[in-house]
Amino acid sequence: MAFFPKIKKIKYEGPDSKNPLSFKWYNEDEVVAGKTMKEHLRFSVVYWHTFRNPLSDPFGVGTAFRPWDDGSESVKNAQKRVHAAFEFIEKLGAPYYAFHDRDVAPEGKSLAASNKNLDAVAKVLKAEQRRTGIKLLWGTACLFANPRYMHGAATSCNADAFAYAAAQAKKAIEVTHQLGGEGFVFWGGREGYSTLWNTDMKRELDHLGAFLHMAVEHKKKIGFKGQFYIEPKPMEPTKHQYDSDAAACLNFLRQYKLMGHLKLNLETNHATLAGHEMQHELEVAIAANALGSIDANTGDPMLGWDTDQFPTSVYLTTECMLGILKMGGFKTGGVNFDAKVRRESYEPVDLFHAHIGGMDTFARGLKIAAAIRADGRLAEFVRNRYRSWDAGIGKKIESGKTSFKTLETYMLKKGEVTKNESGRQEFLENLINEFI
Ligand code: XLS
Ligand code: NI
Ligand code: NI
Repeated sequence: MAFFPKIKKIKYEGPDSKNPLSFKWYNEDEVVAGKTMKEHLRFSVVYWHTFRNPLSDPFGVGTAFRPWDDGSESVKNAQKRVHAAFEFIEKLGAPYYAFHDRDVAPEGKSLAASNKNLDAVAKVLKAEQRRTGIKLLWGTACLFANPRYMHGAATSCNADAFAYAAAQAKKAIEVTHQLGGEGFVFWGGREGYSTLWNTDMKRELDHLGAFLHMAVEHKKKIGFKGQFYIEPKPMEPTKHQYDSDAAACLNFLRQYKLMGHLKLNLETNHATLAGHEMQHELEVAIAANALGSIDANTGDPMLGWDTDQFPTSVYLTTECMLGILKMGGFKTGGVNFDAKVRRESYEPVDLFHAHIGGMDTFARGLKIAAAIRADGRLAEFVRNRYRSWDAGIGKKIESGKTSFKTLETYMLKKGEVTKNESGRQEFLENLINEFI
């Protein structure tokens, strides 16, 4: 059965093509810096936005027109939706997808019923994965939508909510494992607070630490080899989320001795909300050897919320790919489009336009980043900027052979700091633009 009857497999036609349903830059088999684009980018389609988002906003109901979906919360509808999803992903040519448990299957009247629903849909997911070769980049548990999680899940004041969340995460990890998922994400959801007047922050953080340790323990128990990730976001829906930004997540992981067990899944619009550039978040994660995957999207600078738009800025994707190439490429992670079409873009074909645009923009970013690296001038500039640390006093300091006393002696003898050199910001910005 064809759910997108008018759309054929999206092909690479090159930058001169005027066909909107073709790739202008993403040529999956083209080799860039030693790997194919497909291997570098590991594109992933998200189930929640692409197949479940009704495109509502705080001022109006959903507008999405999805003719394959009868709008019911039945298992049958959920199973049918899987076929539409896989036809879409297959026609698009993305190798991966990602989901929350409750995106793919409806919540039942009890935990047992929900688990049963999930199993029933997972069976169809598995069959479709086999048929198409599309793989699961990561799974996750929706621990924020149901009213039981109104105060949070792992950080709820209600211990029963914590227990329910643990049971739900357990099942979601198991299903992810059965589907050969390459990772599992913990995004804070409602793990944060709306007011400190009613919050015991220390206790909530301790609970979150305990929750993740139990997840790690269960992962080992069932032999799940996928990567665990934590996804930073500073606010929304709470006013303060505990997993605020990359640095806060790393601090949390270190404090609770979880560093070896989780890497970061960084989302562009979350970086923006945290008052950082994505480039900043990437650098923080890479420096800690903790970058795992990215949720590729972008915000609207005129709107202060998580608008989850598809990335269209080549400048942004160049920054992302410079970071990814610098860390040696994705291992288990990928470019996961945690992005949705606008409320006005309500037709099925808009889903194609959105993803094609995101994929082409990332393909360009990859090629530009690879060219900047091959050129070498940028890296050479940075290397040279720190040359005072390669020999003499700098080398001594770096190797831990100095003290305040010996540095005082050094400076008393030398008298003044060697003349500083320009940071050449504008020169470097022009250099980057040479490649864009
Ligand atoms: C929400 C998050 C969410 C996670 C998965 O803002 O981005 O979609 O990626 O739970
Ligand atoms: Ni996300
Ligand atoms: Ni988000």
